[in-house]
Amino acid sequence: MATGFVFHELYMWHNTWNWAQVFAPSLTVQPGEHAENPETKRRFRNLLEVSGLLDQLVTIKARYASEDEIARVHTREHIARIKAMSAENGGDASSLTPFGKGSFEIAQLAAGGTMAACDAVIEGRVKNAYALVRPPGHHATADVGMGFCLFGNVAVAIAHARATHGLGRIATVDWDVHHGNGTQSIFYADPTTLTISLHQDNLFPDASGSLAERGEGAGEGYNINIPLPPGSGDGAYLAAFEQVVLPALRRFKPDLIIVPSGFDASGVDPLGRMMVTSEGYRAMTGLLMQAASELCGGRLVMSHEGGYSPMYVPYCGLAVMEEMTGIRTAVEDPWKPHMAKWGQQALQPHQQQAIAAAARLIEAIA
Ligand code: 3YP
Ligand code: ZN
Repeated sequence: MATGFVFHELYMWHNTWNWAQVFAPSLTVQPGEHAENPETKRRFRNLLEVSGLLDQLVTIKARYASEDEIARVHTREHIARIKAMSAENGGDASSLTPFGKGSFEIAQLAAGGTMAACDAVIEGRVKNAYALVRPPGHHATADVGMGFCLFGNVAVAIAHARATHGLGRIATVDWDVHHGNGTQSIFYADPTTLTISLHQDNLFPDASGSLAERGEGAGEGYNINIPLPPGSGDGAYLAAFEQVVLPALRRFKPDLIIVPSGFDASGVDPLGRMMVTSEGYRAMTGLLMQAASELCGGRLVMSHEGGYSPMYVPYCGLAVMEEMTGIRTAVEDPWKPHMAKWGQQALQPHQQQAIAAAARLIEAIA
């Protein structure tokens, strides 16, 4: 069976305005493009095309999530606020999350594209799927957008999978370099959704993503944060997978695994200070596919989040898609020899310490 792929030209038309005005609102920084702009995502899709891999994928048509579908995880007030601003000249979903006219509809399409990817996997039309969407989603909480996110694409898709396909347990493994606070908060009291986030410790949002955030009420134990020190590379991430993510998934036994997939933990990302390479992303994908085939018939869906290096995101994305399809293209990651010279990829003691602390959390999963 093939791998599904969701993309829509309108994702590229989500306007995030001028980064200088948003991030440093003074006349000290030259105006320039917002970090979350179409370029990295368009280049990812373009590399899929020129590598030939795109021809091997099954195109899944994106659709618009309805307001009712979004309201499964967001407040009506939040939806109405974004919709009203979008109908005028745009606005800011809270802070640092500017958007232009029409972004409400594009955000509906991003959530709906992630839903469509889940439908295709759950219905068995494809073995797994990647939704290359904008705007991203993992920071949006029930009542506010933030960190470039308007609606929680993955959260909306999880609620949809449960409501329409009757799936029970769903796990998310968020490898974006920033904490997946939105997904965490939406399912914080829900023991049927295991939310796991690997992220750079203390990066974004402020004071978010510690080990102490474990879920609440019936959901206690079903949120696992794995904050990693800056400088963590393939060795640390794979150790975190072996020691925390995979054992947690095996205990939880999900019916579906969804990855909020950001490539901003890469060694050259402007918004993170991690060291992951395309081979690291390939290996993490392989481990999740293994877990998915062991636990849930291989059902694995990814929905795009961050990743801001126009030169590197495409190669990380291609590696993930090669692993998901089982097809190797002739494309070599041109950064590989350069990044190899930097070293520092092996697991280091302070990283292992952080991973061991997170590993203690998995016992709470029943
Ligand atoms: C939001 C404001 C500063 C950092 C930025 C993070 C966006 C992101 O990639 N989240 O996953
Ligand atoms: Zn991010």
